[in-house]
Amino acid sequence: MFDKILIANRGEIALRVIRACREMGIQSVAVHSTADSDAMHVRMADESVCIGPPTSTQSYLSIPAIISACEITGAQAIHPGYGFLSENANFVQIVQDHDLTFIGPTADHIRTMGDKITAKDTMKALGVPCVPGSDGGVASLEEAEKIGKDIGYPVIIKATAGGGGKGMKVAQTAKDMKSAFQTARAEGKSNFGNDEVYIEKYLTTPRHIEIQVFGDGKGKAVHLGERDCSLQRRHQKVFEEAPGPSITAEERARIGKVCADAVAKINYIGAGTIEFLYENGEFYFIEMNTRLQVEHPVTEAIFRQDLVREQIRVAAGLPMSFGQDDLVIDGHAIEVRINAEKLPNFSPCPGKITQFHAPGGLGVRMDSALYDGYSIPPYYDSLIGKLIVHGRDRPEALARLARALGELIVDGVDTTVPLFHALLQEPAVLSGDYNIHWLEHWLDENLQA
Ligand code: MV4
Repeated sequence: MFDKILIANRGEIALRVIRACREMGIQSVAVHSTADSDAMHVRMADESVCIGPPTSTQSYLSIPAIISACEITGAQAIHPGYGFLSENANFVQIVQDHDLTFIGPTADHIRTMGDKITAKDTMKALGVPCVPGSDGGVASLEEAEKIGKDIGYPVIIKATAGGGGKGMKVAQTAKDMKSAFQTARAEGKSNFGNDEVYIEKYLTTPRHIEIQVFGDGKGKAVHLGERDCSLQRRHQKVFEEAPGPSITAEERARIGKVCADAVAKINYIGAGTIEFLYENGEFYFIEMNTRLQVEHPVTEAIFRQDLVREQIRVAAGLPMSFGQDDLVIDGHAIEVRINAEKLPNFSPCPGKITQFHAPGGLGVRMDSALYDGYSIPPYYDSLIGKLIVHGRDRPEALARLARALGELIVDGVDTTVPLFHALLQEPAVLSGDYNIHWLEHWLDENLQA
């Protein structure tokens, strides 16, 4: 096992990793920008290294600075958290070239899943059900029009390098194909330097269901059920739950096994998430994320497992501490993302926290790097905390969420907390009857002035 791990991240996820290290008797090294000298992750780690100025590209994304921090402190492994360098195959290669261990998948797996066409080809070959569409990339408008005719409209054109909704265009009818195809290509080129696109049947009212998988890198893998992350705004998740309110035990076992078998077959190591659109009782693969996700705590809650501890174990070459038969769902968990943002436009709201009080009690977990008097810097994303509640069933989790939100105090900046109080009054949220478009429609009707 490692003696010392460097955490190449900040905020609540850095704390999450430091906590796992401490429980495992591993020393932790925080890295930070000059804007984060007073950040909680720096205080909580055993050691810290300043790696550069506020701008992410010069600090949290600076590969030389992070490798140097490992060399200075003698850290043997790097946990990337989420975002930043967590899905950068080039970084993984450099880490290995310095005889350090990347706590996460191989550079190859990250590269494969980072290219959406290659990811889909790979998953299809492994028996994972995919959205019907083009067989690989589509190079010309003529070809695109033929595919549109074959699979029927509406279709969606996606950049293979896309992400976060960029480089994605819907063509409702054949008349829209030309501009959708050209716009998706142009966005792929300008955002990612890659104009390759592919085409899928456009699903109009799906849910976003993602399966958590975990592999040992040696041909063994399990699934930890699904999360329903359909409540999103502009491709940012705001409310996530597990299990999915629309998924039966039979469906979970079936799609879960397909996913676990697929990642076992490629010797996948560590945590991964296989994203699906779910409509009319069918799962359609869209993407795979090769990192620990923001919303992992809802899965940890219902399975009573520590996914970060498990990531560290397999990265050190140890076996996984659980098998599929050990993974039995206990109750229901919900996470809400607390962002420092001003409603109704969700504009970032950095500033000084004059008072912070985290809720507690049975079934409540608050992952946050806030403290009284902390100043949220303006340079990074606006996530300032995650409130995760766990109950014996969904109604209990919802009641606990309302109770915990009532206890939470974040003074000094605007937050998304009022949104959650309002959502907990909505019949669709209370019944779990929502899809990927529900929140945007609700916001249009209820919040926008
Ligand atoms: C789709 C889709 C409908 N049909 N693909 C959005 C981001 C990217 N990860 C995939 N996305 C979508 N792909 C087909 N064939 C609808 C979306 C989509 C979406 C997906 C998940 C959660 C929220 C979403 C919001 C808008 C569009």
